[in-house]
Amino acid sequence: MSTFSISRLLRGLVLGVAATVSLPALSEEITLKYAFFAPAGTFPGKQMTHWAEEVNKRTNGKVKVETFPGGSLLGAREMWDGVTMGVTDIGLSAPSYDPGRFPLTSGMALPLGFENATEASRVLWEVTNEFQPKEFENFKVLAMFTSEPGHIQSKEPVRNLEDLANMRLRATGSGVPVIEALGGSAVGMSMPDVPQAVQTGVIDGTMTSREVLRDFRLAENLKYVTEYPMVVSTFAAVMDKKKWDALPDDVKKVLNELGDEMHAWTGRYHDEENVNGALEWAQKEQGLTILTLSDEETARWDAKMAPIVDEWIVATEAKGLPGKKYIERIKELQKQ
Ligand code: 3IO
Repeated sequence: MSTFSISRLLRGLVLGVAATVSLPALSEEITLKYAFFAPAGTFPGKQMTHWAEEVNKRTNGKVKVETFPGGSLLGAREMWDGVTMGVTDIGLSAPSYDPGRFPLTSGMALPLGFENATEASRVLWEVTNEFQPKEFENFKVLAMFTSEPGHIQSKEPVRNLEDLANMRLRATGSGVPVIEALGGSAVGMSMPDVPQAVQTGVIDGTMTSREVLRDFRLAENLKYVTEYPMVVSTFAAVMDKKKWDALPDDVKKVLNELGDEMHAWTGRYHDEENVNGALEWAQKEQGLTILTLSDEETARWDAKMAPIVDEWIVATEAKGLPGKKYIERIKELQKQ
């Protein structure tokens, strides 16, 4: 063996020992399971993949994230308990599906006039950090974002309240009172169940963000969108609090930094590429028609929506929660 290779060997040994001794945290690889109830190609799924890749990059490969999209590990409603029971380390689901479980956060899914997902996602992240709602007390919230405001997407055209009367429209839990206020008949279900419900005629349409026309192929059956933005859906990616507490500080730092970025990353992708791309595709390839309401009709719809926020405040305050302050703060943040 030449002196050269011996010195190389020694250097390798010294470096190897130094690395293991001085940086014990780095030697320990961490794998986190991350479950989501809908396909990877939908915008919350893209958000999950982006998060997983960034975590791996920013921890220099120390943290690996194994993703389970499409409900392969847990469905929408099982997600929260699945995280608590350790079926998954991280779970992404929609608080809007279950306003009873997320009473304060359900205030974000009221008709508050959000312009887009970028704005609503920023506001959601800020109010959650400020109010620290009790409903998340057993969780570490890793990321939050919203969809754009939902629109009615239907088999038959909806041009006025009369068209809507008794139409069976799917909505999230938070969307139910909105559809009912307009005189529609609301059916609550999670997004992956919608395509089949449309095909079998269980529902006549859905009130959801418009990218679902393409991402769930709904434009094959739903040929009309009514241009009246209603309520956003909220999403949260959570981890069990005790599991979070056990993570090394350097990993926590990376996840916290990334958490602060995810609302803007997801909002931009959803608003600029996802929704717009879907609308263009649906109009070009599926004969989608976008209907606008007359000013008079818009005013009628606005009037039906008006009491919803105040009713929510009264009901939420009655539960001992700061509903009034929560809405006031949302309105302040919307202006910024
Ligand atoms: C949603 C859930 C999974 C995948 C794509 C999605 N786009 C909007 C939602 C949330 C939802 O169910 C709704 O009606 O806003």
